Amino acid sequence: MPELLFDVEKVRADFPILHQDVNGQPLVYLDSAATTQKPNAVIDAISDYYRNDNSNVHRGAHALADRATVKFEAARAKVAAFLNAPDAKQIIWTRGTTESINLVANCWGRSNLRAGDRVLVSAMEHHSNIVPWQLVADALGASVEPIPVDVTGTIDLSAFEAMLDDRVKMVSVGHVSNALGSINPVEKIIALAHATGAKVTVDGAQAVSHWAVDVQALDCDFYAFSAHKLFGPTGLGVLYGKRELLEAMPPYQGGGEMIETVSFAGTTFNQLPYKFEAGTPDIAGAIGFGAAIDYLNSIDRKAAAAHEQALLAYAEEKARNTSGIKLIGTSANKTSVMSFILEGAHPADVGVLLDKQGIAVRTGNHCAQPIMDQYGIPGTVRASFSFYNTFAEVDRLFAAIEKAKTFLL
Ligand code: 7TS
Repeated sequence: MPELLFDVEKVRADFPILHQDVNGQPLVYLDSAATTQKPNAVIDAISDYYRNDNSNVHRGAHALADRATVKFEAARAKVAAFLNAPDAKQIIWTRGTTESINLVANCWGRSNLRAGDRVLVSAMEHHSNIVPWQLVADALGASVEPIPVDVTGTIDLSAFEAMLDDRVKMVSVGHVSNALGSINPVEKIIALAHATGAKVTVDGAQAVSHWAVDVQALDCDFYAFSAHKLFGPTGLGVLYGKRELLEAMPPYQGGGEMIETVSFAGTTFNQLPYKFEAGTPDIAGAIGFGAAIDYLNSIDRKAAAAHEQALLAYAEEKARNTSGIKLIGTSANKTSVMSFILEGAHPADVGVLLDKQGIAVRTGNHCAQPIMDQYGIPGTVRASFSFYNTFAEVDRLFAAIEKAKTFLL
C-alpha cells in the first residue's frame, strides 16, 4: 500500500455517515462523484440555522431576518473568494449545476443565439450540459454539435479548433467528465473559443471538489457547479458569470426578490445577483454550504488531492492486474474516478453484488449516454474516490469484485 501523505483517519472522523455497517459490512462509500458526504460542520451549521436564526432573507426588519441575511450573504462571499470571482454579485444561487446551465442557456442563449448559430459541447458531457442547449437551440433554429472525444476519453483539440467558425457562439464543456474522470483542457478551449468570438460555459460539477478553481485565471464566461458535490447540501448550486454578460441578460424566472418595481405598465428588475434569484432561496443550504467552504479551507487541499490521485493510481494498477476488468476512460489527466466494465457481466449486476458487500458504487450510463454509445456499452461501474477514502477500502473493492466474479462469470 502506498505511503500515507494525508491524515485520512482525521478527516474521516469529521464525516459521521462513513461510520456505519451496510449489509453487515463496514460501509465503503465510493460514489462521491454522485454526491460527496457532509462533514459535521455542514450538518451542524444547517441545524444551528434552523434552531436559532430561521427567517426569510432581505425582507424582514427584525433581528432574525437580519441574522439570516448576514449569514446567507456571507456564504455568497465565501463562494466568490473560493472561485476567485471579482465580486460576490457575480455569484448566483441556483438549485444545482443543472439549473445553472439552464439559466445560461435560457437567459444568455435566447438573447444571443440566432438561426444558424452553433453551440459546441463535448461528446462526453453530462445530459445537463446537452439538453438545455438542445431545448433552446431547437426553439431558435440553432444547432448543438459534439466536439470529438478519442478512445481514451480525451477531447480532440485539433478537431475542436477545426470546428470553430464565426457561427459558433457558445462552447459549453465540462471541466471534468463525470463518467470517465477526464480533466479537460478548458484553458486551451477557452482561449481558442475566445479567439473566434465564442463565449464559454464551464460545467465544473466534477472539478471543484478536487482543486482550487480560479475563474479569473481561466477567463471563462460562466462557471457552474453544485454544492452537494462539494461537501455541501443538495438543492443548491452556483452560477458565476462575467459581470457584463450577466448585466445584459434578461431573467427567465419572475417573482419576488428579482424585481425593482412592479406595475401593470411595466416591471423593472433588481440588480445582480438578485435579478436571477426569484423567490425565497435555499437559505439554510447556502449557510450550510458556507460551512463546507470553511471546512475545505481548514484542510490541506493539496495533500487531499495528492491522496485522491494516489488512491486512483493504486486502484487502476489493481484493475490492470485483475482479469476481466476493462477500464473505460484512460485519459492521461484524470480525477479520482475509475469507470470500468467486468467483461461478460452487466454493470448493474456488479453494482448489486458490491452493495451486498457494503460497497457503494454507481452503475449505468452516468447521464452521459452519448459517450457510452461511442464505447458501445450500456454503462459502466464507477468507483469515485474522495479524500476520505482509504487504500484499505480500495482493497475491499477488489476483494468484492473477485467475489462478484464467482457469481457472474
Ligand atoms: N454536470 C456534471 C459533470 C455532473 O457530474 C453532474 C451530476 C451534473 C452536471 C448535474 O448536477 P446536478 O447537481 O444539477 O444534478 N453528476 C452525477 C453523477 O455523476 N452521478 O450522479 C450525479
